[in-house]
Amino acid sequence: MDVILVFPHTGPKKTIWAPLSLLYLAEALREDGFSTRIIDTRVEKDYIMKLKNFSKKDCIFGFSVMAGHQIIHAIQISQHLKKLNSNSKVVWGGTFPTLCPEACLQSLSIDVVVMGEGEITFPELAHCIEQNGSLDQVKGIAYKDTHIRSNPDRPLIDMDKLPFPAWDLVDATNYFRNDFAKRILPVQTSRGCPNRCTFCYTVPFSRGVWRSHRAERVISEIQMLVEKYKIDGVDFCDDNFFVGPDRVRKICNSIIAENLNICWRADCTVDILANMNTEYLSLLKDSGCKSLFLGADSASKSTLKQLGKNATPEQTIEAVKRCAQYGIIPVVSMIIGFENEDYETVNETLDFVDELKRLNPETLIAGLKMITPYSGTKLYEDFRASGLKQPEKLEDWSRFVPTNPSILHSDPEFDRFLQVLAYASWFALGGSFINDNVPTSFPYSTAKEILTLLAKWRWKRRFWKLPIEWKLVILYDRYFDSNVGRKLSPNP
Ligand code: B12
Ligand code: SF4
Repeated sequence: MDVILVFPHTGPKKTIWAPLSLLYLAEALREDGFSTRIIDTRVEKDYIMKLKNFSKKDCIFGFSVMAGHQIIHAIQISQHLKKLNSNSKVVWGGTFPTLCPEACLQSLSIDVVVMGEGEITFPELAHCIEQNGSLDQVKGIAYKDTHIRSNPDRPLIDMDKLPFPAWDLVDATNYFRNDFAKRILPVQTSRGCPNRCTFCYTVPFSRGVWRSHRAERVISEIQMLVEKYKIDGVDFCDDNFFVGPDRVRKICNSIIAENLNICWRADCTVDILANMNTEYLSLLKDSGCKSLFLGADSASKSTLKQLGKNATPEQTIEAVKRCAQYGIIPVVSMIIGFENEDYETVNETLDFVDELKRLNPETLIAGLKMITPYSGTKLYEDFRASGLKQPEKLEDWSRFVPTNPSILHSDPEFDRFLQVLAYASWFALGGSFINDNVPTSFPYSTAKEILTLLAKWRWKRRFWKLPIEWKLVILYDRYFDSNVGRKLSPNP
């Protein structure tokens, strides 16, 4: 039976990130003897025709889905495929289905959800479907027969047993990012995080366990990408790259010793960065570290404590100062919209951000993100207890993103202000991120220039009234969702 892996649209963005989840899965399926293809709807203009052709025989379609736009597009294609051939099996996996399996399985077009890492579960599930076996034996899945069933979790994978992602199944040049280097591709070197931040998906997804590839294996993967695709930049897309400092040191030393000539970026916590010594920071810099993403999250000690963060605002300040000393660009992420938030606390966050920019003008702000209680997290349980309404339909989860207020405050005007801030902050302070996300062609380029100017002006004056431009952006975002599936005819 063929297994077709589908990557649905991620929204109106210019830069397309490699579908690493599917590359890992494709290699695992191939090793298990399955014929497999990757259909990335963001790059394959004729994906509807391709899917139609695959549907002529019974196959398994595997969708990778994260929160946001992707849910809408994944629903649209899943429904379409079921109409083309009701014997096809539709399987959803990824961060969103893992944390919300019941919501997914309420949709008639989704047969099975794979929860957590898919490299062992999916081939086993595919064999089971092919042989008409009983799904109750497959660990790590949820499915429906008379009602929704959830099987026991699968143990976490020993990452060093995983083969390299199947880059040969896609045209890697579609995924080069051009930011701190010209030809950047992602490499995942570890999964999970030992911390327990109340809002973070990784706590339920990886059960609080951090595991990694050995440094030698990381270096071989980078070497392969350098030789085959001539990359000059690596995006370490781990949850927390810096957990084992000895491993990080080994990776950095080998990048230098093997003359790999690459630049790189990774996520780092502010407490780890604030405590790095000069020798460690110099090694990061010498091995090509160009930028670090810092989940600073709040300017308030008590909010950080409530969020379960092992960090303080002072450490954020120390971290951006250290980045300035070593020429590393800090990309700082902040959260707004907490339950007890008011204009005053938001303004404190804005002042804190200005202070970070003053201390290190290279600092980029990866948006002021609205607190988003993803299902499965402690934050979600806390919010449910204090009255958060759970989305009723699967589609409604697509609005559960950091640009939408998920908790409504007593003053609707305040929620509108937060939403405008969540959008405008990217343009006012996001720098290269905006180039990454907005297409360079007319009229997007002109719209970007105007929005950036207005956002900077609003930020400087703290003037958030009459946000007509952001209302248009929000409408465009919604229009994208309805338009992306328009080509999928309801009666194929
Ligand atoms: C790169 C990235 C992006 C890229 C896009 C990724 C891409 N390929 O195009 C961009 C920048 C566009 C992006 C955007 C967003 N992202 Co993002 N992103 C990531 C990041 C950093 C890496 C993803 C990755 O490649 N991981 C590596 C692969 C191997 O892991 P994986 O995807 O989990 O896949 C494994 C399993 O999930 C499973 N699996 C996955 N797919 C499938 C499919 C099948 C069929 C099966 C069986 C199994 C399976 O098996 C895989 C191998 O084990 C993750 C954090 C992380 N470290 O994973 C966040 C993350 C996925 N993003 C997240 C979010 C919230 C967003 C946004 C909503 C943020 C926003 N500002 O709006 C948007 C949503 C975009 C949209 N959907 O419309 C959250 C998801 C939370 C959730 N509950 O879904 C994460 C976890 C970050 C976080 N810490 O909160 N993101
Ligand atoms: S430190 Fe970062 S990755 Fe780790 S649990 Fe907290 S938010 Fe998640």
